Amino acid sequence: MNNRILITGALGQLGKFFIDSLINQGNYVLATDIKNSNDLNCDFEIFDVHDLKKGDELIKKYKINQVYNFAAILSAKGEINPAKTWDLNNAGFFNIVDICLKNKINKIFWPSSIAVFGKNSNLNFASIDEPMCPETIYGASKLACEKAMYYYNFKNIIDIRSLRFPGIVSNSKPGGGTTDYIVDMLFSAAKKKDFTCFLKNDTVLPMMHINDAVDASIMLMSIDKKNISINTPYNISSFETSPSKWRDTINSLGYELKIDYEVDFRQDIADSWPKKVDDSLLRKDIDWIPKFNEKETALDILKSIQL
Ligand code: AKB
Repeated sequence: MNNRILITGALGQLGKFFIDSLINQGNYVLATDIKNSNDLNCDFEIFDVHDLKKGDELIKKYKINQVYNFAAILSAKGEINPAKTWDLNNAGFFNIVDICLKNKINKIFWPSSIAVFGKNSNLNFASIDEPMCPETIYGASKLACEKAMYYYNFKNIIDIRSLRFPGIVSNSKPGGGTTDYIVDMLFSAAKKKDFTCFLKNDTVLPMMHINDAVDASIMLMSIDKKNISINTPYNISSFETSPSKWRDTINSLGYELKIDYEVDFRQDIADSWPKKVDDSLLRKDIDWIPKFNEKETALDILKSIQL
């Protein structure tokens, strides 16, 4: 593909998987985050998305032509400091757009989330354009940026592509999300430790394997714009599960994971999110289907967890 890609928030749950896949497909990647890291397989620079001057310098220095903008505070952590979350998530979106426009970069990937939905949406099967009244500041910030994304695409100012990610399952511990249990439970199983879950046993949410999320995102970024039929993010998901179903899936692979429940404020967040989303338009527009179902996801990630 030979693009020169800058990734913000590269030390979060998504970064390293996107970096590896983008590099394997022939791209140059510059990873950035607010703290240092030597663990990544590519060039790295400290970059806070508030710093327009530094962003501009990096884009010029590394001759960047695409940005994957992952810097964000997630749903549960966001509730602790709403003003900071609103500021980082929205400033991050708008500053990256500004820096790209200034440098004539015309393509950005920016993930949205199932957090944009709310109890006024059809949570049993959320379509792309449900009524949306998110109940978290994270969801509100994602929805605000979705509206701005619509504006920029509709006016042909810049090409922003986006997926509403569900819970992502990987071997990298997430931080501050409502879907984090899905990964934490795998680590407990691998360590043969009991797990205390912060969501009720029957709380169903959509989920997907990180590789499916990465593949779909890169496919979306690669296809001709004429195939993209909407100016907003697409829904995406692979399977639906709950804490008790996920435990059963893990145990069907030979583990003996035991869980108990200490439900906290994240239950209210999960209750305002869809159990299932309609991602048929994405599947049609980019000709994508997930490679991993629930059991294959658990098996694959468990195999890759290094203790
Ligand atoms: C979270 O739980 O906050 C995220 C998300 C679904 O956006 N994983």
